[in-house]
Amino acid sequence: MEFKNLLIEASDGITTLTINRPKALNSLTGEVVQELECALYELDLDASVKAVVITGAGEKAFVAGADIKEMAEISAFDAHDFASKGQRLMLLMGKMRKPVIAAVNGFALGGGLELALACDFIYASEKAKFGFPEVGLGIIPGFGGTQNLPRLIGANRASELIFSGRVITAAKAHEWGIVNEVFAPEELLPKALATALEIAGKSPLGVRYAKDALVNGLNMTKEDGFRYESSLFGVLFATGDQREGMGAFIEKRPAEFTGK
Ligand code: DAK
Repeated sequence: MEFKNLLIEASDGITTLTINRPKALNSLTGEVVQELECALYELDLDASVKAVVITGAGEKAFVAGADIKEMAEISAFDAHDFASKGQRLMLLMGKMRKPVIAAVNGFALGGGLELALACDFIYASEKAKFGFPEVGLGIIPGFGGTQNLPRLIGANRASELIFSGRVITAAKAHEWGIVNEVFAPEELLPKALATALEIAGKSPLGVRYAKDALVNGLNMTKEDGFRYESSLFGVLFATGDQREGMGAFIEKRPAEFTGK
């Protein structure tokens, strides 16, 4: 599929998806959301792709939220359509069998922060800024922000950020646990790619099932989560990756995983 708003680069099993509308600070139109969903769906099915990095084009923004100019004009029907596309995208990112890393290079506001939160973890540039401006627009976060942020950093800090509409620095987002690490702007993408490459060297089935256990376990009681983890753990003993990983350790050689 041809994408009008995405740049896609692949190397060494890692695909970088760059949202490419820098003049509008990479804000999300319905078309961008749809393209992201199609691209991620294809990448999930492609066994040669081991991890995905999402970033924004230009110096200023990762994604400055939903496109307010488009959103201001839409009908209730189109708003419903936009919501279902967005929510499908966020759910897909959780269901994907490979990790998705957000490399936040600038503003991650509203829907842009929600997109980053739907990734498995976030790296940020020192210039990145995070916030939920929705209440200042007469709306609330609608792509899972009110659900994902409190699960990540607790209800008290999430409430402060969402109710105030305040924009915080990368350093504060790091202190609060939204961001794993903060880098100089020129180091952000290389560091995200290096981590993606490290993950790509591990068993694809191990990584896939670990993500499955983590993402799904968050919505379970601890006991159900433990039960879910043990069934995935058991299934891995029916795979070549488990035999290869343990065999390679015993034979003192690097493992060559096939993801089967
Ligand atoms: N939408 C459309 N255009 C945007 C934009 C946005 N979100 N953000 C920036 N732009 C455009 C600006 O209009 C400007 O365009 P021109 O005037 O040059 O044509 C260009 O990008 C550069 O922006 P600025 O000139 O404003 O740049 P500054 O450095 O002065 O300011 C800023 C940067 C990020 C502080 C500022 O642009 C800003 O406040 N942007 C808006 C941030 C924001 O409020 N984002 C939207 C949050 S609401 C839904 C689910 C989710 C959502 C909606 C629905 N459903 C379930 C239905 C999500 C909602 C949101 O994300």
